[in-house]
Formats: sequence, structure tokens, C-alpha cells
Amino acid sequence: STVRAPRIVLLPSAGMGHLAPFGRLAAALSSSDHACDVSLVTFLPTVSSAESAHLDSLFAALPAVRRIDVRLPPLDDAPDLSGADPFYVHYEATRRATPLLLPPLLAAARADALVADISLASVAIPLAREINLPCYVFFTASATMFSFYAYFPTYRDAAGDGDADVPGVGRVPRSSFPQALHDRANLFTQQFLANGRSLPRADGLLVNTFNALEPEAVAALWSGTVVPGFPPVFTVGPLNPVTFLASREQSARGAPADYTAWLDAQPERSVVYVSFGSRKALAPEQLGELAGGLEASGCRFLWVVKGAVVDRDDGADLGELLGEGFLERVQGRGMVTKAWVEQGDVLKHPAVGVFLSHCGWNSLTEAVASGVPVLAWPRFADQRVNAGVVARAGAGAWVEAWSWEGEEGVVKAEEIAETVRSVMADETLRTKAATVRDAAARAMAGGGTSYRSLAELVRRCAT
Ligand code: BUP
Repeated sequence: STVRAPRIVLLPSAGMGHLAPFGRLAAALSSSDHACDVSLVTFLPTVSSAESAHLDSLFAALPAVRRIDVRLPPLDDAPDLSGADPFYVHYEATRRATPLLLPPLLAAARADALVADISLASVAIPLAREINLPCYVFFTASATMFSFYAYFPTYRDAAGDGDADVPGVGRVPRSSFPQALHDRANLFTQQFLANGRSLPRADGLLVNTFNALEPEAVAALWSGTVVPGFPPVFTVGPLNPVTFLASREQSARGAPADYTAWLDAQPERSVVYVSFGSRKALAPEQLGELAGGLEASGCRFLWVVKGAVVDRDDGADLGELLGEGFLERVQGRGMVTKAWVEQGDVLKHPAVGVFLSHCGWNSLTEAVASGVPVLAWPRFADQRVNAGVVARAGAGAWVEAWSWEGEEGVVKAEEIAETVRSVMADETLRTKAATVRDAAARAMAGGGTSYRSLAELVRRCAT
């Protein structure tokens, strides 16, 4: 072993669902417990303004973490990709630029190890190998989703087109696949397969989960049951959100802080917190039914509404989005905002009783860490698989029939209202969520499974 701190370069990709956990990993690795020398690569321009504001706040809060800006050249075939998801286009730009831009930067940083985002795995792993640098891959969703990701090339090679039976983990129904995977020519599908195939050559894999939350998936990955000869898996979560300096944060985002004051004024566990994440807006019709459902539930609610795929394009007026008179009718008992909220803090607030969530994995880890029961309404990508994880762990309720991207129906206001009321009143679920929260805290505390897992990773990087 060496006396100096291992130098670790982190390579995240676009989207808050990826940047947020990488920031948390940077904080954990550079903390006095693990004492690594950490650099975080930031690819510019970011897709959304939420990402650039987040990065500024992150580096302000973590002065010991080095920021390495990399400006992405535009794609030559960008016009062909004009209909594609802007985040996948950004992944593609990053994947193509990485082989050229990364090696000099790793040399300058005198890196001991590289930790790359899953969406860059198939470019980062061979590149690191060429320069003899250990390469770890960080998977930013659940271990259960990871087992599907790792198994998918095998499934595809066997010409699978039904449900996927992931060895040692269980069945992932076709309806829970990320929708894009049904289209072989899709950019996302190509990246998904290439990254999945590259995983066995990584030096190790990090997952933002803890063993007790999804023991089968973790064990099956580790033991090589999912993919023979799979590298070591480090379960390091739920990683703690980084505490931002409040004033800077708010001025950077131009966000009103009034939701905090509003929450402070609500009774304990009386509020439904509603958010479908930072990436995709609900269809207008569903948005209207959800508004009606929250209104009819009679519950208090804090609702983060998005009107567009990317926040830079979101000029829509809230009153218009939600229908005439809605904001006036729910005034006082419902708070609706298009601004960014500090979700980690919201979920820790004693007034919050339930989280109606799209089941992005970061949102779920935050809910689990706070002991707030989830009402799962997954919509696309990995969200249905993630929803299954919290439902099985007892930390959430999932109405599987509710519509998602591949199943276009609209869930009506009355059904939403009834479900929200019953989940808010479910004391068994609340107790179970508290048990899961305690298990998460034990995993992260000194000597816990996630703590030891990160320490082991650092030890390997240092030798
Ligand atoms: Br919106 C919103 N405040 O107002 P997920 C999101 N977040 O802090 P996603 C806020 O963004 P992918 C807001 O706490 C979480 O850490 C939230 O990540 C935070 O979902 C993050 O939950 C969102 O993983 O990303 O954005 O849909 O689809 O890539 O998982």
C-alpha cells in the first residue's frame, strides 16, 4: 500500500440522475474517512440549466474536489439525431469525444484509477486498459436493474424477445424493459448493449444501493450467476446528498425558498410530495388528471411540475398547464412549483408523509434514506424495475397497472385521489419504510456494509 491518497478521476455523464450520485461519490471519497484525491470531469455544455447550477453548487460545497472541464465538440451527424432524446445525444457526443480527450487529461491528473459512468463503460474500459489504469464503472440505478443491464447481451444473443429471466435475480417482464430497447436500431439500445458487453473487463463495479435492500441481485452479480466471471461489485449506497451552501444554491437557481417556509407550517406527515423527476414531463391530459386527483384527495401536497423535456425550453405557465382555477382552489393546502427544490431536504422534512415518485433511482434512495413511503408511479427507462425494488423491500406501494410510456392509458383523477388517500393512511407501510431507513443508516455508518465496501474500493485504488 502507499502512503499518499489515491488519485481518483470521476467521469459522469449527462442528466441529474447521473450527476447527483457522482457528486455524492466525490464527497464520500474525498471525505476524511476515505481521504482520496478526487477530480470530477464535467462535460460542457450541459443539457439542462439544472445541471450547470448543480455543478457550480457542488464544487462550491466541495473545495477539495478538482473540477476538470471538457468542452464537447458538436456531433457531425447531429441533424440525424435531431429527434432523439437530448440526453442520449449528449451521451453519444461524450462517448465519441472521450477516446481523444480523456488520455491527456488522465495523464495530467496522474490518476491511480478511473470511475466511469455506466453510459461510458464501453469506451472508458478499453481506453483505461490501454494506459494500464484500473477502471471502475458506477451504475447509478438499482442493483436489480444492473443485473438486467449486465444480462441483456446474453438475452439478446439468445434471440430473446419475451420476458427476461435474469439468473439468480428473477423475471423482468418485457413491459418493464426501458422502452427504447424494443427498437434495435435505437441509439440507446446500441449503447446499452455495447456497455453491457464491456462490463466483464472492468476492474470493479459500484452501485448506489445497499445489500439489505436488494440482497438477491447483489449476491447474483457478485457470485457470477448473472454473468460468469463478473468483476467485484461494491455496494456503496445510499450515498448521502451533498449539503449545499443555501444562499449560493438559491441564487444560482433563482429558486424561491418559500416551499421551505410552507412546509414548516404544515402538520407532521400531512404532505404528499409529488415529483416526476427532472427529465420528462407528463402528457398534458395526465397532468390534468393528476391535478384533479391531488385536489380530490383532500391531502396537502407539494408538487414539482415540469412542462418540458429540458428545463431551458420550459416557458409554459403553471396556471395554463394545470387548468383554470386549480391554483386558486388548492391555495394554502397545495403548493405547486416549477422551480428546482432541494429534494433531499424536502424528503427529510417532518411534514412530508408520502412521496409520489417517478422512481428515478436517486429519488428512491433519498426516500429510503429518509424513511418516507413511496407511492410508485414509474413511467419509462429503468423506473419500473426500480419501483419493483422498493415495493418488494416494503418501502413503497406500486399500482402496476398505472400507465407508463409503453402503455398509453390515462389514470383518472378519482383513482389517483383514492390511492393517495389510502397510501397516506397506511401505517404498516410507514413502519416498514422506517425499518428500511434504519437498515440504510446502518449500511452507511462506520463498519456498515456500504461503508466497508467503499473503504475496500479505496484500498484497491491505493495499491
Ligand atoms: Br425535479 C428535481 N430537485 O426539483 P432521479 C430533482 N431533484 O433535487 P431523473 C431535486 O434530481 P434519471 C428537483 O433529488 C434526484 O437526486 C432528485 O434523479 C433531484 O431521476 C435527481 O431521481 C433526479 O434518478 O434521472 O432525473 O429522472 O432518469 O437519469 O434517473
